[in-house]
Amino acid sequence: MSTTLSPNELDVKIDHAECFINGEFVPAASGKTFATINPATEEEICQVAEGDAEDVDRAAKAARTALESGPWARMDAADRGRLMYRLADRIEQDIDSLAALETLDNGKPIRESRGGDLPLVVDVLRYYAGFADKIQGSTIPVRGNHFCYTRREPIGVAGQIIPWNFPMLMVAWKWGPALAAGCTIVMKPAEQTPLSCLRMAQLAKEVGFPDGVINVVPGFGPTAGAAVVKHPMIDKVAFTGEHRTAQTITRDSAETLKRLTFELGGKSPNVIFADADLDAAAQGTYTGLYLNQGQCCCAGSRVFVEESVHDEFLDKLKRLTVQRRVGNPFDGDTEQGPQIDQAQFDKIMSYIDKGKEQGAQCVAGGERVGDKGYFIQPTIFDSVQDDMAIAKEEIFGPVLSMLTFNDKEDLIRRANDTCYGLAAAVWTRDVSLAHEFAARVRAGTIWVNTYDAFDARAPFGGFKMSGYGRELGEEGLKAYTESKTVTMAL
Ligand code: TXE
Repeated sequence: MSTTLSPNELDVKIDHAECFINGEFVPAASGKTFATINPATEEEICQVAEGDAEDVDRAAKAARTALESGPWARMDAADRGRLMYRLADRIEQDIDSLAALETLDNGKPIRESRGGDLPLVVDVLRYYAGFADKIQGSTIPVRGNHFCYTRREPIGVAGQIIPWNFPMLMVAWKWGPALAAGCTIVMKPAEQTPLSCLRMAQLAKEVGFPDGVINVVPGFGPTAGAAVVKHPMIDKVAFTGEHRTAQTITRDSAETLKRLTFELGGKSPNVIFADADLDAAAQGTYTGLYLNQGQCCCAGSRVFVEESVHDEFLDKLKRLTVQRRVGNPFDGDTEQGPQIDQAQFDKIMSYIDKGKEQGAQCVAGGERVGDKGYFIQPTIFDSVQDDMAIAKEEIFGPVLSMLTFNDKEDLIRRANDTCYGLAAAVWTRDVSLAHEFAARVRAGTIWVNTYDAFDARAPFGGFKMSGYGRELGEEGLKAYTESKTVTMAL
């Protein structure tokens, strides 16, 4: 199928909205489809194949065959890497149209999809492409007259279930290490944003990935997602999403004892000490919360500011926040687009209501923008207390909670007083304090005098209910390999 839509001045071409199985775009076995919605207009973009267990079964069999007996299985590791470089080059060539497709389906401003997400996608794929022929075992000096070595083999067929907040970037985070390690893939993109993943599959086919190496089954979580989790031919599940979904996945995968990696939510503390560069801290806090409409797992949603600089800091933060341009994501000046869907919009508005009811002070925003599309004003709550819902629960929207502190020990205790542990940031000129904070706060990533500093080479993942396992970096690659020990009598 092929549809051309005109969201404002840009034409976005949609070539495929079917399942991608064994190198072909095919309808769902059931023939069912579902609508993917443009969150800026609430209008349907197109119908997408609604895959479920039967399609996942076909995809898993194709992936298994490709893993065990296809050209992929016999390909030199260096050539695997070359294919990945070709995919990265192809994405770079198409960067404008891919960014437009992402903005259409997700609602993120074009300046972010074009200037942020897509360049990161290319970088992640190139980083892992270089790893394909550098995955090595070791020789081990065991007792006796034996030669012992380890091999790092692909973990097998990787089931990958991703969310809607960074659709293409999540594809790159998942495909990069899996392909470098020699795995094959069954991916279930989020039902809100299946289109860019399907375009990536098309590009992978064009650059020469063998049939069955990459399979994409769009559909819903409890059907297509659960089928991936339960399928006996799938060896591992890498999941990004809500911690409650991860709990369901853990139960559903018990039967087949899948290897699991989880990247889940957060309620990250962002701490401003009085000696910090307050302009930089305000800018970093602003980005750390509002980036991607606040729909970031690592959003700095608990902002702790030392009481003596509270007024000055809030003033700076407010000035940035009220100037934020919310609107048509295809407008190059827009900084904030719509939330992803009605459910997320309702969830965020209900947290804004709860914040007001529980006595926090709404000092910026707090309302919907316009009456069409899921737009919400960037919102700041001041005088937030630790036990309020907006200080404890993940809102996943443009809602910032400001809390104050006076004492370092108390601050560290409060920063850690959460079930999550994904990220944390500290703003200070005191180097010892920064390192102490980094050592004592229980989170997978600590930023000092910066926020959202991501790099393909640096591992990312959570403590506690924010998940387990790491993505990116060499650690991310290891999660797609199994170690095998070989011992030979001499
Ligand atoms: O997440 P889900 P949702 C958080 C954020 C957000 C909340 C709900 O707080 O408000 O989660 O978002 C698939 N078996 N994050 O409902 O349901 C689903 O189809 C297998 C944080 O979108 O976890 C989608 O592909 N798969 C997060 C993916 O899981 C299942 C990003 C994520 O959806 C499934 C997104 C099942 N039983 C939301 N049920 C982050 N860490 O960045 C659903 N899915």
